[in-house]
Amino acid sequence: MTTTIKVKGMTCSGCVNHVQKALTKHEGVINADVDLATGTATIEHQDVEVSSLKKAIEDAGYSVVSD
Ligand SMILES: [Cu+2]
Repeated sequence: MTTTIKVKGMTCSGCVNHVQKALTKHEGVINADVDLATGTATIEHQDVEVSSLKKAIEDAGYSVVSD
């Protein structure tokens, strides 16, 4: 399945790499596409808790925008 999460606090490609790395090393994540311009992370994953994916982003030092 695919989940899109809005990420706040990314300012450069280094941030993008940081978030991308945090997500791809998360258990059950197949692929993570992080876009700096739109501030979104599109995550392709197996059956994992979305809250756990959000926590991985927050643990990497960024905020998650909840709607
Ligand atoms: Cu940065």
